[in-house]
Amino acid sequence: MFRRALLLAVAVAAAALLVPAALAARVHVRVEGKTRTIFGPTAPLVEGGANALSALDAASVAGEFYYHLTQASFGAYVDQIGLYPAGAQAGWVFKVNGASPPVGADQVALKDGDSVLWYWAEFGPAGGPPTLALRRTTGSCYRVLAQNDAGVATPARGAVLRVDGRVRRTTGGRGCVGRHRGLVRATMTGAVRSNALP
Ligand code: B12
Repeated sequence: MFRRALLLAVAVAAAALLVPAALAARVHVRVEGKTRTIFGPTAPLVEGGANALSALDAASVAGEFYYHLTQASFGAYVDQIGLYPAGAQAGWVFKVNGASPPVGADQVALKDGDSVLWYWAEFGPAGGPPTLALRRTTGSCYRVLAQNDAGVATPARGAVLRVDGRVRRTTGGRGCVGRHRGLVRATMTGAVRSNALP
């Protein structure tokens, strides 16, 4: 009996040691504000993203930006990031790997390599804005995808590519920018700006 209890105690202690390591996921984080990027245009890896809320917290420490958490009737709610507080039908929402989870950020467990995007969004009858994802195809050519809340990606028709102060139109969400030095990004009216790529 004593031996069994001892084995159990050892197993519990070992599990306690393992849990923090398992929870400390390294995840990509980007925070897109109302008018500009607040954190991580290239979505850098951040340590400590056990869930989508702690990923925001870890990014806020790495990027020294403000956010505010409040306790709403049914859970933790981020009611401000940076300068702008939520209000009416606008505020801060998040996606994990391109899709918008239907629960609070502290309820969404993350694993190594996941991508978390927090962004400012205004909701209308048609829902929230699509988010843009930029992919490099060949050379200095890129593809821009628009992702809806379900994470479904379609070509971002009407998106433009921006680099070094230049703007290039895309056709069917595809375009080339030629030689460039800075990071390339995509924007589109009514959509959340994309990640940045070399
Ligand atoms: C408006 C709204 C929003 C607005 C809030 C703007 C604002 N003024 O703050 C915006 C668009 C920002 C929003 C965001 C989100 N929302 Co919302 N939202 C609503 C909606 C349509 C109405 C809420 C409301 O105004 N109630 C009336 C007021 C008087 O009551 P209240 O308790 O004070 O309302 C506040 C809280 O509800 C809070 N809030 C809004 N969304 C969420 C989500 C969570 C998880 C929490 C804890 C609090 C919270 O903001 C309200 C206004 O201050 C409800 C659906 C519904 N019909 O209830 C969904 C709803 C509450 N949201 C939901 C979700 C999932 C989210 C997001 C997590 C989505 C995401 N993936 O990012 C985010 C929250 C992330 C974060 N910031 O922490 C779910 C919650 C489900 C659940 N059981 O957890 C709901 C029920 C919609 C649904 N059916 O899926 N939301």
